[in-house]
Amino acid sequence: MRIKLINPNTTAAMTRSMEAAAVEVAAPSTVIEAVTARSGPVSIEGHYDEAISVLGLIDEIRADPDADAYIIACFGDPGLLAARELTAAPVIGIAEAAMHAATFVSTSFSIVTTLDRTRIISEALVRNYGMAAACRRVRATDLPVLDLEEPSDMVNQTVLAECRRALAEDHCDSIVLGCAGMAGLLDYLRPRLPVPVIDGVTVAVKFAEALVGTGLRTSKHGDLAYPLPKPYGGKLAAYAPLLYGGEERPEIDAAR
Ligand code: 2AL
Repeated sequence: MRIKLINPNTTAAMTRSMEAAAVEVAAPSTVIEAVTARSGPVSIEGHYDEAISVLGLIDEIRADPDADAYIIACFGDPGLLAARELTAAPVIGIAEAAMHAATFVSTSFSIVTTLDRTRIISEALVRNYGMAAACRRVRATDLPVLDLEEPSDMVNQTVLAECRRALAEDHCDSIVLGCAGMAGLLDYLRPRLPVPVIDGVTVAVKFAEALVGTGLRTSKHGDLAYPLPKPYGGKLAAYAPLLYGGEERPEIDAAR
């Protein structure tokens, strides 16, 4: 199966580190195709970054409508439901995947994320995903996303210290890493923490394999049906839902 791992920010180095983490856990027969959004913010650290990043994400899905599953590799899960409208293949957001994984291996988790201003985005996701009872707290390290791309003792120790504070103060029994760029920290953190440490990129790969392997696809009945065809105005005319992967291709999904 072919899983398209989309980094919705435009930093290719970050895509490469997520790709390495994804390939490490993928089944031998799974092909991970990691791509970087061609337009959008270099990092997603707020509501505006997130809103604008969705177009670059959608470009990648429309450019490749035949993947078996898609992963949105940013912890805000930007454009998750829009992406699910666009394709019948499963689309997995790493935040949703990580929170679900946490509840399979623990009864409570805290999220350790990047800048303090992104905390509210994670808190909203916790509520939307029905995870409020399990999520003890969302904690920020105040590390900018792109600092995670420069492996350093400072970055490692800052994230580790926040995870330790979570265990001591929140009484959680697992840790969810709140940024796609933290996938590379798993090997450092896991031996140093006495609880499961969950990274969304790697669990999203395994959930994607599970959904594809069991023949589960996104429902096209109800609100995840393909977007209603209609013209869009102005500079966003090319995003009109009449165009699917660059042209009308309802047969792609009808044939599956
Ligand atoms: C992220 C992420 O995963 N990628 C990105 O650019 N921003 N999330 C975050 N909480 O900072």
